[in-house]
Amino acid sequence: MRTPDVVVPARPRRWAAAAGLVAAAAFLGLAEFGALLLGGAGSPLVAVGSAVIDLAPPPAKDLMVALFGTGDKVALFVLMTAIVAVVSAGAGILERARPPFGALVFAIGGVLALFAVTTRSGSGSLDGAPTVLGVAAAVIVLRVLTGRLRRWEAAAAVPSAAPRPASTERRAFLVWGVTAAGLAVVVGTASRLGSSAMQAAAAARRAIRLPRAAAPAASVPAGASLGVAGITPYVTPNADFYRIDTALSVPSVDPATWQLRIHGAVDHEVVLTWDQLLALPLEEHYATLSCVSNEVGGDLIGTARWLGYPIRALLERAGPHAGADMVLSRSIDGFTAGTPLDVLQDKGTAAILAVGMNGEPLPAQHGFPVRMVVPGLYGYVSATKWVTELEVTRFADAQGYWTPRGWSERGPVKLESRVDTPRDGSTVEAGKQVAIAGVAWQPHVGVRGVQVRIGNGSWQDATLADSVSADTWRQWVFRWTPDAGSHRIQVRAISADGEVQTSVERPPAPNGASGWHTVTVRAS
Ligand SMILES: Nc1nc2c(c(=O)[nH]1)N[C@H]1C(S)=C(S)[C@@H](COP(=O)(O)O)O[C@H]1N2
Ligand SMILES: [Mo]
Repeated sequence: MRTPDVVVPARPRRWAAAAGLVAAAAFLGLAEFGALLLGGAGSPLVAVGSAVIDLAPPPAKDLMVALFGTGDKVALFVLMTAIVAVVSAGAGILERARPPFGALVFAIGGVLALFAVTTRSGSGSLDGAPTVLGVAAAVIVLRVLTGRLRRWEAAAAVPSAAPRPASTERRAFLVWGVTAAGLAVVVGTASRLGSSAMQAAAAARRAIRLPRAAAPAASVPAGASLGVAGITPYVTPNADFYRIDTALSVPSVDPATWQLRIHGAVDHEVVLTWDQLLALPLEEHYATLSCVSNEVGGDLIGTARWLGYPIRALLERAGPHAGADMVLSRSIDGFTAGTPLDVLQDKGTAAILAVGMNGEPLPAQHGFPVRMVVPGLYGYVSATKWVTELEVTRFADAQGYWTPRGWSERGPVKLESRVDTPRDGSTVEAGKQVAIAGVAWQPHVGVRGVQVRIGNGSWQDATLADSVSADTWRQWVFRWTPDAGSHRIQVRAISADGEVQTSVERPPAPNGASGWHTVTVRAS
């Protein structure tokens, strides 16, 4: 038999203080998780620490350094933790005695943290989100736990009036408290470690000086750009380059520990480190990369100057076995792409293991430190980011990530064209010349013509910009003077092989959208 004193909360204020501490842990845990999703940005822990360092009067700083030496930052965190612990314990006690004032203490703390986060130099527009998430978690945990504590106290005080015995209420309080605390600590710690790793990778990226290309790309001729307002630029700036991947949080890969392993059906396994890769004679190529999910008229496509080493040469070292017909590339996060071996071995295809994008190391979200780029194939079968493995195999034996999910095993890019300007649904001036312009592409094949049709008129040749390489898109323009009224504009491309872009409309799945991009404008 249990004695009543076991189930009476001996010192309820202590339990309330503990609830406050768990709420604080929930705040930090969830805020750190939010910061991880933002790529390591917006951590209130880091922001408040930095704000304290910035705001501390010099004598206080000197004292910290004098007392703790180079351990001053650790000491600061210990001090901050102690303050947070005391305040949150107090908030717990307050919440039990006078709800919702304890929760209000957390809200006020959250506003202060929010101020620290959003006023940090270089803070982004979403940086406050982790703090808001953290405060919400803290308030919920505090309210739930103090509610549980109150039920426990009530059940112990007047057992006859309680729906459940005090021992049950006590267990419920403890289970909730321990679960919340455990989750907060695990999620928070894992997230903080993840964010630190991301920031370490970002620092490593900033420190990198890429070597010059042994074979640089010729500079883009002025004639590659038509200079029409509203047309897509020939080279897509890194910040505007579309991003598509399955990574919930961007993988952070330290180049110092990065390796590429070429294995499978090969004579010799090859392992390549970052330093070894950079020491090779690198080549530069302009190439247009597009996503199989791009709709007709969509913007999941971009062109960059890629710096890297031909995959062909690495495969030569490994010596693929006869009968192999596919290379399954694997990313550090498990994503895979199945690329035809013959495409990667072809001398005329600039399939590269890329380290640079438009003169910079690859941005983290575009695959830092190393990715693949294969002109002519959609990204899902060729452009593995954060690549760490090339397995030589057969289509009969292995599948890339998207193949069992309803996408074709092979993904050559379809001949396509797009009207960039005027925009669909826009109004132009009647009787005044308008530049209809856009881009057309079939990477690796090239584009030799573009035609435009107004309404049900005949197809008329557009003027093409200079071609830089068959691997990239080409700008085009068609000058037209509209009559008043509504007009349908359509575009189609003609490839260097003489193929005329099909009118057959297909959705992106399973192997790329097709059809003529059509926009309607009103002239008045
Ligand atoms: N590791 C990894 N690499 C990946 C993907 C991915 O999900 N994970 N997606 C692929 C797809 S579908 C495309 S279209 C391109 C997009 O590259 P980008 O984000 O640099 O534009 O990356 C490819 N490489
Ligand atoms: Mo894609």
